[in-house]
Amino acid sequence: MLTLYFSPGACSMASHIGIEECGTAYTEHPVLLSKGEQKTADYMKVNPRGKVPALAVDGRIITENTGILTYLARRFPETKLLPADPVDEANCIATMAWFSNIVHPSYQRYMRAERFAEGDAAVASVKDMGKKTFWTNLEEIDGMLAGKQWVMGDQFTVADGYCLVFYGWGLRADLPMSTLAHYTAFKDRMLKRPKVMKVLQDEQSVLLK
Ligand SMILES: N[C@@H](CCC(=O)N[C@@H](CS)C(=O)NCC(=O)O)C(=O)O
Repeated sequence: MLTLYFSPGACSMASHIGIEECGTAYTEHPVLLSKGEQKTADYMKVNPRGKVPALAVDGRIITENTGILTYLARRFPETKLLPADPVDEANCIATMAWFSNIVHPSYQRYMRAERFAEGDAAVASVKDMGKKTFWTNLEEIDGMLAGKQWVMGDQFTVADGYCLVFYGWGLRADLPMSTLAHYTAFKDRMLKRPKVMKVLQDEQSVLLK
């Protein structure tokens, strides 16, 4: 029995797309960040860090998109959501780690600057630098996708849903996403996948506007 805890529009969309692409039965458990539900006593029992996503597997919890997506791909090997070659597999996981450790925090400094500095001037500076760094990371993703169908080349993997999250966040930050030609073509390919579309509709994603 699988239960996915997620919040619409959050980074948990990566795991949401991953689990849909596995084609397995699962229970959706929304945890609305806009209502602070990630800090309720009930959810803190699921993930004491108060973050989404979390995946319950027969009552055992996995957190972090990279952990959840690696687990799903290995549990459902027939879906081929991780490369078979060990070096390619490691690079796919490394790309997800980069998304989690570098790309996500750059957006977080823009969106939640008050968590990283004190005083109006310092907060404004962190916010400004966060937006610039996030854009630099989006440009790097655009370069990564040049000449490729998917993040790992011809094979669709669990890294692709994760990659899509930041395109939506770029739109939210009013960044000129359409100037990133490779990333935009990738986003359009993602929108043609019925399971991705189901998740975007479910989450009422900014990517559909
Ligand atoms: N590295 C983590 C990041 C998890 C994370 O920061 N999730 C955000 C949503 S994008 C969250 O739950 N924030 C709630 C909060 O900080 O209160 C992952 O990839 O799962």
